[in-house]
Amino acid sequence: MGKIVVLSGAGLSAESGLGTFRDAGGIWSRYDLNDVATPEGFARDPSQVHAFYNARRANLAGARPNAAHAALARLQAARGATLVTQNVDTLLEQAGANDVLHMHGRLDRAKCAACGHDWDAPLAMQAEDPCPACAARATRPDIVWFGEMPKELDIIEARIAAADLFVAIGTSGTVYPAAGFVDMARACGVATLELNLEASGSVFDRGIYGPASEIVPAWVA
Ligand code: BJW
Repeated sequence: MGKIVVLSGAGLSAESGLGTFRDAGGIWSRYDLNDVATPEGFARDPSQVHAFYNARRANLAGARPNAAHAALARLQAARGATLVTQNVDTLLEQAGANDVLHMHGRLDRAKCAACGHDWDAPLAMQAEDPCPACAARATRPDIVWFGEMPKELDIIEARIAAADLFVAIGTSGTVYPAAGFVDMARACGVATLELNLEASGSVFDRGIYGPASEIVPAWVA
């Protein structure tokens, strides 16, 4: 298979009990993303945004990696695969993966909106918590919201361009720039594979469909 880059989305963690965003009953059917996942929403009502992420953090504390996370950790150890995730959970790390590229940030990290310093997040945060570096009271989750620049893009794009296989797992392919990675891979002559509950509609060379906890271990084996 050569060099592999795996991009994961919320479907990877669905069977661990963390909700997806756009499936029926998903997170965006219960919350307005403009309120909880934009810098403007945070400026309007920081306590509403913190309540949303504090609840997500508490949910994550009770979640465990599933067989798909474990299979990807094995793939990384055995084949040196690059693991890129849009997920803000840490279930890949809990399954034993290292160097996961969290392009949309991490729930377990806090960031100062004044100076940019980041640190380990407590289970419950509020904007008034002082920054350990500059003491400003502008604490926010270290999450990439709509309109903000995703993290690690240079390294992700370089790894995709140099890959032999690009695999997208459990993502609807609606949020850019991640949604464009498959087109970038195809333009670079990289083979592409989708593993998802059902076809996302993006163009891949090949697809395998079913629950991640079944199809990912079967593909990795
Ligand atoms: C299963 C399963 C099971 C279920 N087994 N599978 C054009 C170009 C560039 C940007 C834009 C553009 N047009 C608009 C934009 C801006 C915007 C954007 O993309 N908007 C779209 C809605 C159109 N993008 C941005 O603002 C991004 N920043 C940006 O673009 O900066 C400028 C820039 C420009 C050009 C180049 C580079 C940069 C930032 C996006 C930030 C996204 N943030 C969120 C929320 C924060 C994190 C959090 O709170 O958790 O991230 S939104 C939300 O969606 C979250 C996710 O990471 C992201 C993707 O969702 P995902 O993972 O795909 O989940 P779902 O629910 O959509 O899909 C689940 C899938 O799983 C489904 O397919 C199911 O079938 C499947 N599934 N159960 C296997 N058991």
